[in-house]
Amino acid sequence: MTAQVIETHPIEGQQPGTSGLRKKTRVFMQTHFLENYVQSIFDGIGGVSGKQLVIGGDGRFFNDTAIKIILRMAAANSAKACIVGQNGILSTPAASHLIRTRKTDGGLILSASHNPGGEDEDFGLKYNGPNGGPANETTTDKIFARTKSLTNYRIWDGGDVDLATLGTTHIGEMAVEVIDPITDYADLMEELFDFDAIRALFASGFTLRFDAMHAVTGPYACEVLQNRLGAPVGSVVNEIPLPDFGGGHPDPNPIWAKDLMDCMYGANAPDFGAASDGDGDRNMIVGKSCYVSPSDSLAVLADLAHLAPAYSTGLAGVARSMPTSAAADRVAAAKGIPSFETPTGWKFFGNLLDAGKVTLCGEESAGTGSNHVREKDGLWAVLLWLNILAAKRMSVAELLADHWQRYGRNYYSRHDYEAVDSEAAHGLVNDLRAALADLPGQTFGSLTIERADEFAYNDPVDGSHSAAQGLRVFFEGGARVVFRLSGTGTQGATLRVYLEQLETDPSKLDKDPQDALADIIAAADALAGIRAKTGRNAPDVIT
Ligand code: VG1
Ligand code: CO
Repeated sequence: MTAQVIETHPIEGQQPGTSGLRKKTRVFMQTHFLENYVQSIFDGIGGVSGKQLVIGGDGRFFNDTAIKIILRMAAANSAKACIVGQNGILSTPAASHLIRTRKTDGGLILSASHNPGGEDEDFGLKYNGPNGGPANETTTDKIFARTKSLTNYRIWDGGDVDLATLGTTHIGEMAVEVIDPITDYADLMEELFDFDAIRALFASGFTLRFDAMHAVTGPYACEVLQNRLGAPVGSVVNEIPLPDFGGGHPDPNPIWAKDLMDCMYGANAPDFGAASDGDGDRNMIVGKSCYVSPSDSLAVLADLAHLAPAYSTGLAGVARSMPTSAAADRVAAAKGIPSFETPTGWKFFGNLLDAGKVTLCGEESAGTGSNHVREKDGLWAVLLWLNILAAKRMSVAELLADHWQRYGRNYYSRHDYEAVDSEAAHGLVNDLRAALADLPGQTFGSLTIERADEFAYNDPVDGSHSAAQGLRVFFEGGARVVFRLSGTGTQGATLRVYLEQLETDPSKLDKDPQDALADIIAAADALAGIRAKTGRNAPDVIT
């Protein structure tokens, strides 16, 4: 058995998006496709000779096959060791934690996150650096550049590893250590939060339903919530990870987690509901008849995180992605701590976290996290909520109402138009970009545009510049609409329209967001021509 050098040729379209490379699974399964991309990652990060890597994924179809190929390639590229989750499983936050605790040179995470899984669905792969966070744009640019010049890749001939058995084996000189993917992560959660208080909350009769959506978080949630915190068995549902997520769409929002929503809005609803996504980095929080928007969740957590031991001395700062509502900024301002606005995608939070400028980060897409790892973390967010509820002994609805009374409410919604004709979607964005300069002063119904621009980001830590991160239109009185094309889809283009309006009148905090935002929704269509240009009458998904 030896390292083979296999001739190949560059494959088009291997450009990483918001979170690694995502394609249809069958595309990843095409001859050389995965191998080319893996070799490009290795070359793009300066080779893996003598290095240690963490490897794991969310268990979707092709996960284990791909991991075995990656291991053979790492061995042929002279890596020193690979640490792999048992059966190829590692949630994204657990992988981030492992990279950090084991001080490896980074890791490869196999996931298409919230995208459905299966032979005819989606697959994905991303590289995280030694800090445990998604590679920055400089690195992903190098990886992409390499995909365009690659002429061969290296792979070990033979070297099949048993991923089910814990312990260390070898492929050639390279050690392959198969580890229990749960324990280290569960231990970390126990360090961060007041498990005694949460245990007492459950012991007092507080009820929970955690929907793992047949994705990777099931085993983690069973261990932490049921085994360690005493929530009754059965509190975690859909807890067995399946290669096709049971045919579902592992996106924790009211549309795709409808079962949970029905339960939480029905008779005899539990006190607290939560769901997570394919790779375990996102969360949905819902109380009895009370959905918490991710932007509000970030704001509540920023306000009350000090109730958990890990954050008892307060937060250094808070960061949110640009399309996320400004609710967290209002908390930061009140507390006198800095707030940062970054482009969409967790890779932009890494520098701020590493530099100690922020403690908490979040996105409107249901990603929330802190400096405990360098990824967003679904179960962590659930535990912080539980820790806060255990300390406050209020319901989710009471907590949210109290928050809005104190800070005002940033009414918020995201409208997604999925699998739109790519040319039409890019046309819409290009037309709007060209019109931005003329928008100020224009009126749409009762709304007047104050300013409009295309968001660009200058990283305050390394000075890097990221252009073209979404079109923003601000109205007089504090309303805002943002237009952006998704960077995680695999079919056509997905247009995301983010809508926001601040309300501080205490008597107007209980509206349905779609009603509260009706004028902005109409203005968004009028100024971008959404219906006319996409041919769609309504969004596919409203969150
Ligand atoms: C989406 C979300 C973004 C998130 C990204 C990866 O990106 O909007 O907030 O960071 O997914 O999350 P896009 O480009 O489709 O809008 V995950 O949980 O898919 O790794
Ligand atoms: Co995810």
